[in-house]
Amino acid sequence: MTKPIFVLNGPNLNLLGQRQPEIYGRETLEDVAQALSELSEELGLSVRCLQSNHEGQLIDWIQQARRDAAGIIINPGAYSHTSVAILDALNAFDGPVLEVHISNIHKREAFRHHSFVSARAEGVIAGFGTEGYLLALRRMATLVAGR
Ligand code: CA2
Repeated sequence: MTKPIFVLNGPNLNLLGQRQPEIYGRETLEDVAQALSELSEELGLSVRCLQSNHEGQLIDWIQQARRDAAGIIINPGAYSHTSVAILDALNAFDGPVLEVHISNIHKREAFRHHSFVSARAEGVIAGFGTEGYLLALRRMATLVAGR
């Protein structure tokens, strides 16, 4: 059995589907996790979906992924724009990393245009709504198969 893909979500993404549907849509994070789980079976993968509002917890999971995950899909939320510590943790992970943003961060405020994590990610998806997670998982299947 191959190792799971860790799908990590950062601060406030637990509120998905509850507020600001015009930006983030109506699906909850649980809906996303369910859809990812179904797609992962189709792709012959498995996923472990995790969310935290705490930077250190996200870093602990990224470090755990060094041993336990085949790849990481991450939406670091606002930490994308601030966290060198998350970038450092991802740099210590050897597998593929894909970054997802539900909204198009380049169409929003200037402070969202730069992500520290993008320097490490094999690819970045932004502005595809929650469908972006599923697209990232399809791409992850290709990347993992190529290793
Ligand atoms: O577009 C994305 O996925 C973001 O990573 C979401 C972050 C934001 O800080 C990034 O710039 C772009 C914010 C997540 C907040 O999520 C909420 C969802 C529903 C209601 C309130 C917040």
